[in-house]
Amino acid sequence: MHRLRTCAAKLRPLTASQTVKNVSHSGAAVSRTFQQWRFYTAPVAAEPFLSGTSSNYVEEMYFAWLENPQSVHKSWDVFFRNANMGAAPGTAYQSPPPLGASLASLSQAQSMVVAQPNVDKLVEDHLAVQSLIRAYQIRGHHVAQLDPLGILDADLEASVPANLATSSNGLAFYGLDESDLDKVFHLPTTTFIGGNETALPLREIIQRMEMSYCQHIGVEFMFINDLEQCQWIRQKFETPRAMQFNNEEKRTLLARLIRSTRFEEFLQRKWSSEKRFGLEGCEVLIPALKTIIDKSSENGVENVIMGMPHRGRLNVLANVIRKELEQIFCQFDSKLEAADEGTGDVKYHLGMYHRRINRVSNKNITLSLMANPSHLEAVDPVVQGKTKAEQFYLSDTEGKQVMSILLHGDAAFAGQGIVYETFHLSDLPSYTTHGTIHVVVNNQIGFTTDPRVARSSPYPTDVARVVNAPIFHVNGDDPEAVMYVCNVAAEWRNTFHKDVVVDLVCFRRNGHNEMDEPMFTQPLMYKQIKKQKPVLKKYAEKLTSEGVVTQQEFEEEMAKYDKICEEAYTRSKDEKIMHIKHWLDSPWPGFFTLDGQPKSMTCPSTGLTEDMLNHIGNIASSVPIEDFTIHGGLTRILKSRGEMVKNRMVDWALAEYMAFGSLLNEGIHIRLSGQDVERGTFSHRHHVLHDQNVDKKTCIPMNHLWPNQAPYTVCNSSLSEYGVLGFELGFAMASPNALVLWEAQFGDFHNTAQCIIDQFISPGQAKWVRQNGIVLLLPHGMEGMGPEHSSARPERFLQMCNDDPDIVPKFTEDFVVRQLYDTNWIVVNCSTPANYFHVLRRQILLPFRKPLIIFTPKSLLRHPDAKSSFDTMLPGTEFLRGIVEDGVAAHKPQDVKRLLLCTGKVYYELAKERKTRDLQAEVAITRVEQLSPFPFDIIEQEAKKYCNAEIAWCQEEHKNQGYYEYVKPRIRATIHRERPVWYVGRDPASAPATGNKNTHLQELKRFLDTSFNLDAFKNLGK
Ligand SMILES: Cc1ncc(C[n+]2csc(CCOP(=O)(O)OP(=O)(O)O)c2C)c(N)n1
Ligand SMILES: [Mg+2]
Repeated sequence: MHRLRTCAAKLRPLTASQTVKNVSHSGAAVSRTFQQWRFYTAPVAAEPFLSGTSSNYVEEMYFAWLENPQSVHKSWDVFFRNANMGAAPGTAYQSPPPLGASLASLSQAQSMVVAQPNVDKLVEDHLAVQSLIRAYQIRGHHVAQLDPLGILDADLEASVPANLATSSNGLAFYGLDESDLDKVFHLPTTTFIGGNETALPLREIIQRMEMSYCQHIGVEFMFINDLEQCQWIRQKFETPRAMQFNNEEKRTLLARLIRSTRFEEFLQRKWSSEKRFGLEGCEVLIPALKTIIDKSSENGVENVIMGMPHRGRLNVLANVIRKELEQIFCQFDSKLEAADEGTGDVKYHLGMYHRRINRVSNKNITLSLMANPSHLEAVDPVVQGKTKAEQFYLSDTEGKQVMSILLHGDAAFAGQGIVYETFHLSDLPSYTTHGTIHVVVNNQIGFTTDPRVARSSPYPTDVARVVNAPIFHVNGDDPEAVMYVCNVAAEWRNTFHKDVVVDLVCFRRNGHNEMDEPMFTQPLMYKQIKKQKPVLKKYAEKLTSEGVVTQQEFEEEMAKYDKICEEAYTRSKDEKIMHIKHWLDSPWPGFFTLDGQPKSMTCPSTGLTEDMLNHIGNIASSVPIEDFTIHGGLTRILKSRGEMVKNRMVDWALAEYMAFGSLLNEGIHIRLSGQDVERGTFSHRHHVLHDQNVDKKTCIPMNHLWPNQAPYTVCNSSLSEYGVLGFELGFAMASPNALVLWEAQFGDFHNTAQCIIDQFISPGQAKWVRQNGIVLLLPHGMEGMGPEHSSARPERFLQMCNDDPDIVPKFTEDFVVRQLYDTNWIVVNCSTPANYFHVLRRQILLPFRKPLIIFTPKSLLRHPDAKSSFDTMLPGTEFLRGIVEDGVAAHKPQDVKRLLLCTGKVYYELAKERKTRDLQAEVAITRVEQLSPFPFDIIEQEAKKYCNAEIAWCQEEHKNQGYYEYVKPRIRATIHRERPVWYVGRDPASAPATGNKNTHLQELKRFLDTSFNLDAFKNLGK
């Protein structure tokens, strides 16, 4: 290796100014000859024939020469021997002596290994040919015939790269000309076009390169920096006659195209004025997906999880997932009554789950298509999370059994940032799904927008290059080419377990939907589209002319499928009721009763035994493995944890430990993900210990609690909220028996994941009857840290709660749990560690799943008063939805002048101020810990108890933010609007907090003053 480095260092490529000298603006290069290079004398010595691309080739030659000097051409042998003997850079290459050279210079040249006659021309021409081969591998896709319409260039660039033979100066670019075409050249090891031949005439080389890279498939892969992977791809696309299908395969392909095409035609006939986002123009998508699934199933994949946008979705449901056709058809009947609770979704957003035998592999396979919102690409990370979870539960550590397929539109793939964020999860240890196959329905339009104004990259797929995914562009009107690349994509995923992209270049026969007029905006494109023969017709003609099928067989196959559709249509008319639950993408077998109901409407106590608390506490304050050196500061932290355990107390971090540890013992997998969660942004958690002496040696004490405990996953995530929250949401979908938590670095950062919150978490169950128990930990609190980092925007979450502010529910026996069951999500702001502990445990002990939003504290993590005793965590204890006043005021409630209601950390500021002012008897403070669903019963009880008191809501957030708008009508409804609900807090503001520390403190002082000024609301009226 050292020798190679030395040699390779000498083989430094020329700098840009030293290489191609004149490249005109049109992109055509002015040819340069090897003559120019030969007489070039570099001030800094370098080998003159080396350019950036040829240096790789020379390296390969060098490797081959090292192994066996006979294996390379004599000229190379001479060159490497000279270089290895220490020839100065630029001199190892031997040009023949010029006429009339002096004897002295001749003898000097002869002292080196003497070159063969004509060797220089041979070397030059070979290098030129190797460069030409490489040029095709790198740039062939730019001239591949990818657009079925023949009017657009898939890379948005009409010119031919100057270094391809097809460019006007192609051969001259390399110093070659027509006379070289019949000369035979040795083929480098980096091409497979020769098959069994090691040398070919240049004419044949060019023809084979054109066949491999410039027909209906354009392969983008040369940016991949792994030689083995590049060789693998070259072999797939260059090997002569690689792309061949037998008659059986061709017939299957035709049958699939028939289904795809006739399905859309059937829908069009029956419901001509319904939106369905048809697949016309990309009918080949169905056989493409089926090929990927067949091949993957053959390779051992048992579970495929798919995410896709609107285009062709119904067709995929019908012909790939194999949803019963009548179930699809009845979605077009608007009069069907919904049988399930929830508000449902339009038909082209629904998901599906189906297990069946794959006919090609004869193996069982489960296919699911995830329900998704209209928001394009938002489902991508959700699919990945679900896939990861399925792999995790099957211990499929390499992704051999479970895989994901993501479909994309061309405009969305290029435009939506979440695509990039999802790609960046693809190779991270706790997020990888070991390779996703991406299929782009590249119809070269996005609604009415032309690609030339929709993206700045040549292809819509360029985003995939960041993870070194190969990209196979293919003309959608060549079904066999499509099948071929889909097979290769599936094999790639199976071989390397990395992402790959299939770019189906196609067109959109109709408008954006079936009601839309495309001629307004794309007149010329659509004139061409009108002339375009359907791909089914073209392929059927091809197969009949090849004698693979007869016209009659073809027509019979079509009639057969039409009949299937007609019969299903008739059956669909019998359906009177629509069950959204038939469209579930993630069933949870065993979790509900057979009718999909929770098994009970109760929640057991979330407390733990003293022994359990002690055991977890002791592990949390120790290093449970030998020979492990932790940081001195951490030793102190663990020691103080140990002290707390001895004193039967917990702080925030220890309470979390207790909740997690106990659930692990109950077989519940826990996954905590987010930025810097392992240590905790505020350095309070320390779930992963790092050996101070050994690199990458870590210890997760949480995984050392019990021998048969469930595993604990804690993972620092990439710096993406949208991607990671989506991922965790998907993870939480796979099983109800896991506690999946996503923590924002600061609560306000959740807004870059707003789409996941608005589109999935809040309305998910209503739209798709699918429950989800994800937990969001959102650090929140006004600590004078400025407008950012202060507010997790509770008002936004509360505004999306579905409980009625004006109706006080009946306080039945199961009121508390039923209220949770009826809500779309649970929003809490705990003020004590014990309550945080209970709410985490309740999340799993409930007989159903709801998203849980927790505003978590920052300063309370270390606040001396924010500690809880073991007594509040023992069996029989539970989560307190409200923590009612239990001090002096509670003993003589009729004397209390003011009932202050609040939530979260402001309680500690209020309590301190009350004490300072000695107003414990006059002011009662009750904390609302569960904001939604609202604890009407507790508020009613408190209002009655303090019957002579003014009621005020106190919050540290600005008036138009925080909780006031949410709690006010609910408190008013509870007290029958008999008393006003006064506001104490900061004035309305557009920013969440001031950037000035002093202003912050003044504001705090002002609202504390108002809180305890018992005359503050006098004479203000109701
Ligand atoms: C995030 C988001 N923004 C805008 C839209 C509105 N919209 C729906 S389809 C569409 C065009 C999509 O084009 P493309 O991704 O190429 O898919 P195609 O419809 O061509 O298959 C747009 C802009 C959306 N659904 N989601
Ligand atoms: Mg499009």
